[in-house]
Amino acid sequence: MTDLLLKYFRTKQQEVQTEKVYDTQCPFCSMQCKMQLIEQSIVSRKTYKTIGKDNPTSQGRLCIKGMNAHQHPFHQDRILHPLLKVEGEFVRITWDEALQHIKKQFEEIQAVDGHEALSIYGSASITNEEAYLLGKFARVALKTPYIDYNGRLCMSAAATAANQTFGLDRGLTNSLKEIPFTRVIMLAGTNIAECQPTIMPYFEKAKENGAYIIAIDPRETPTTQLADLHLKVKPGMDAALANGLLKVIIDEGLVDEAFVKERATGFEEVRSYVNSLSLDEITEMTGVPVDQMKTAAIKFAEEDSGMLFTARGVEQQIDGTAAVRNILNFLLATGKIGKAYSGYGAITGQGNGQGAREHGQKADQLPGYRLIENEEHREHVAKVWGIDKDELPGKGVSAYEMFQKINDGDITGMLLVCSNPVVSNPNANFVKAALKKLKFLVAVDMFISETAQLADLILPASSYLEDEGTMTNLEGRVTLREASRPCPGEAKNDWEIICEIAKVLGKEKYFPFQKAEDIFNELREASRGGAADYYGITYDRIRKEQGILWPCPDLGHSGTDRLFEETFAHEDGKARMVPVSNTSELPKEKPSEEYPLYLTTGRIMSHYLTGVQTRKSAALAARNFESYLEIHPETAKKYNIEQNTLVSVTSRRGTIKVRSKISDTIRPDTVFVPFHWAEDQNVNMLVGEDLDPTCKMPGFKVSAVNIKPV
Ligand SMILES: Nc1nc2c(c(=O)[nH]1)N[C@H]1C(S)=C(S)[C@@H](COP(=O)(O)OP(=O)(O)OC[C@H]3O[C@@H](n4cnc5c(=O)[nH]c(N)nc54)[C@H](O)[C@@H]3O)O[C@H]1N2
Ligand SMILES: Nc1nc2c(c(=O)[nH]1)N[C@H]1C(S)=C(S)[C@@H](COP(=O)(O)OP(=O)(O)OC[C@H]3O[C@@H](n4cnc5c(=O)[nH]c(N)nc54)[C@H](O)[C@@H]3O)O[C@H]1N2
Ligand code: SF4
Ligand SMILES: [Mo]
Repeated sequence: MTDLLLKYFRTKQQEVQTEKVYDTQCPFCSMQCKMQLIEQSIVSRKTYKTIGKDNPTSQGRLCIKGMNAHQHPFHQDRILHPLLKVEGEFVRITWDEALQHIKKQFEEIQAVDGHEALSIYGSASITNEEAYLLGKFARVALKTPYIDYNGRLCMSAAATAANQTFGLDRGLTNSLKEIPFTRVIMLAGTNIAECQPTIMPYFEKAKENGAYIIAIDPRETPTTQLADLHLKVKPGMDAALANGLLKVIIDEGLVDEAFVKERATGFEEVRSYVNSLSLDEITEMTGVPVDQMKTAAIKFAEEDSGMLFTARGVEQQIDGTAAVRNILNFLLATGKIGKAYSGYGAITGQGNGQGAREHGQKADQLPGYRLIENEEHREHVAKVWGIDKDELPGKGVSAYEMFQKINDGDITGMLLVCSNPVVSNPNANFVKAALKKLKFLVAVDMFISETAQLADLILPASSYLEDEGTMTNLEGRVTLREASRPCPGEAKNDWEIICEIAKVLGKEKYFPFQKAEDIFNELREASRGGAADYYGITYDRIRKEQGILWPCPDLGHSGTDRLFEETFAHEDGKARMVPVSNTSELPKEKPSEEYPLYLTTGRIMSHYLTGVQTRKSAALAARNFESYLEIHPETAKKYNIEQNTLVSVTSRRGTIKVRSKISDTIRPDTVFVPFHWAEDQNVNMLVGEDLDPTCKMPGFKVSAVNIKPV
């Protein structure tokens, strides 16, 4: 062989051997599994794979979405430079032009329509640093009250109910490591097996250790299959079902009387209301037989320890707050909170569903769970931000209500960061029409989502591989997502984009940040002394201690694994119980002659939210490439629907077309459609605009529909 050839082969061999490893965290759910991207260069072609990395929460596991997470950031559709819409087409422009354009449009809108005409729509898939910065940007740079985020559609009912009941909202009151040792578990409207798959071993261990598991869901799912008892509740009837459970333990003398007396207020009112109810009536309303209610309630109350979990099945209702409160009434009546192996968990949804609801992205909130209408709270945050507290605007409106304000002409400009509201909001046709009325919409995204398609300007965002920052997982554990890959093309981190817009608007002195850690250090101060106190948490500590559960008020504090051991967070230290009516706040839309079936919506294992990311992943898209209608065989027969055929599903608001999936796992009066698809499979065209009056959660889980074969 000639020297030249030898050299060639040696170089090739070296190339083959090149392997780079990048630490990061999964971009999807609240488990925030630690992972590594392995980049192998084979000759000049790069290949990627993702593997799990050990950590206290997911213990090295990954689910199918995590293993394929790298497929979307490397997808050819990734936006790599700013795009301006010119005569209906997106054209490439420079960052400088994009920023000047934003300055011109924002200033013009504020001059003509007022400060409050600009709005921000944020996300719980961004880091704590970015969520914090977006809240500050709205109030300090734009001086607008109108900021809210996609978490409103997600965690708001659970958050409000926990605040009202306990005085504090942290998703899980206990860390996951307690689950294997609890004696009884109730899973209400949560499909952990498909939605937080790497949590499952905690529950499987509990079962191995003899725990009894009760699931409440209108459908059989991989989660209900784990359960010893499945209460197949009618959609939207969880509040009434909880009254049934309360009634059983009151009748059976199983209430923890000492606990409700010492640690709670309001139990006597609950008792006297529940005494007026009949179990047969509750069976009629909920579809759950009396004997099943009895088994579930007695089992839960009798055991020494128990844990109760809710998720969107119970919460995404127009009486979601009340439903969760009543479930918490039941938990409190059994005394199973604030001690070992006993507690509550609202299973958080998005990657940073916990942290992003703590630091000021919500219309009524400032960092650290401070309230924008509380003078002391305003003063604390204004001081950290270097402004006068009177300069801080007041409270804005919820996510969906912003679209109503756009429709009414009160809001004329929007900065949208990391969300796809055309597919994720209820009454999707209205939302789309409203967005088209905006004078100026800027979307910050990795892709041209269905909503970005409507934007005047799209700014290219970074992915989880490129954007370092903290993410607070479902345990309330503040974790540090390392992310060391350079941004592709001209993409930038969301926090950099916010700082650059602030700069062209002349507000750079409030946004001097050079790296995510600088923002975190300001967030620590802003949250200091608040309910979600991060002051004692630093990047160094997170690295050394593998995450810290808040509250963590000082550098010597080790974080809080279990909440409410001595007292609840209300001023008097007690939890609040209130009677929740069986009848007054029922879902407004009930099946009728014209729309005879309940429609409920939710998720499947292989896709994530509006699907913008997972539909780009070949491996995940191959598992489910289109939406479907889960329908009971009896119902299918009644409507002449055959397996695997197209069905039109119509509500008072619109029609979609999806393929039938006949299965006796669902209630005969209910159909289910996942919400991961867009266009004529966008199920939110069917969902109504009524909101929970307290937390403004839409009723994603109950609509009335009719169906027919296409
Ligand atoms: N694979 C996957 N995982 C995800 C996500 C995803 O899109 N895909 N999204 C993440 C996010 S943001 C979230 S919020 C979580 C959501 O996690 P979950 O809340 O667990 O998911 P859903 O499928 O919305 O709803 C859960 C269950 O509620 C049931 N349900 C429907 N109506 C009712 C009702 O009236 N009462 C009761 N008791 N149950 C009902 C549904 O049948 C469903 O099985 O998942 C996170 N993880
Ligand atoms: N019918 C029905 N509707 C629902 C629900 C339901 O159960 N049923 N669930 C609701 C719930 S719980 C949720 S959480 C919402 C979610 O609703 P959305 O927030 O609208 O959903 P996503 O698909 O996560 O949209 C995220 C967008 O941001 C982009 N993106 C991803 N990462 C980044 C990033 O780091 N930076 C930026 N700038 N962009 C990024 C993605 O490409 C995508 O376009 O949907 C709600 N809608
Ligand atoms: S989707 Fe959730 S459970 Fe699956 S790997 Fe990602 S963070 Fe973990
Ligand atoms: Mo969510």
